[in-house]
Amino acid sequence: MDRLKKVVSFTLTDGLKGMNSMKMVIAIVQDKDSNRLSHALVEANVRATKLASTGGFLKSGNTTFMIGIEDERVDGVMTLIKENCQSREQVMAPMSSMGGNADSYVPYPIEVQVGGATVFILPIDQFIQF
Ligand code: 2BA
Ligand code: 2BA
Repeated sequence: MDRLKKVVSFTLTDGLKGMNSMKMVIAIVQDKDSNRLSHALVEANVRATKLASTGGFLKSGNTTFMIGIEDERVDGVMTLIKENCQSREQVMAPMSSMGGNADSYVPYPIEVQVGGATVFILPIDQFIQF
């Protein structure tokens, strides 16, 4: 029991040590780039979680990376994202109004520039691993 307490308190303290000195980087990238970015992050010893996501506009799949990282390593993570994610033109196919909402009816294909990555950087209150 004592040992368990010790392990738990060590983990908590260890996690709380990172308080105020970490950021959560949320990066939405194209599926085509997600494996390359994943490998680059692992190689750089950067921990991350990948979520399958859907773009609200194109309604097609993209990948959201959640990266909890120390402040001083944020720039390095930005460089990895920049180097591994590229901007591309994507054609949005014409949509039929049949079975769909008339508001979203687009009668002709349109080209959309999808960015290499959309990145949000948020402060982390606490980082705890149990
Ligand atoms: P989607 O929403 O599928 O958008 C794909 C691309 O379509 C966008 O590329 C943009 O060029 C264009 N687009 C989006 N909404 C538009 C609109 N209302 N009118 C005209 N064109 C529009 P990115 O800006 O590079 O965004 C790529 C993906 O990143 C987005 O996929 C979305 O999943 C995410 N994203 C971008 N900005 C965001 C934000 N402020 N908050 C949350 N997610 C965002
Ligand atoms: P944990 O550190 O307990 O992490 C479990 C999962 O939590 C991770 O899964 C990841 O999805 C998420 N995670 C952890 N720290 C994160 C952070 N700072 N930001 C965002 N998400 C985070 P996996 O990536 O599949 O890792 C599973 C286990 O493999 C990890 O357990 C760790 O023990 C080990 N591991 C991960 N990356 C490593 C690396 N670069 N070198 C050595 N061991 C690693």
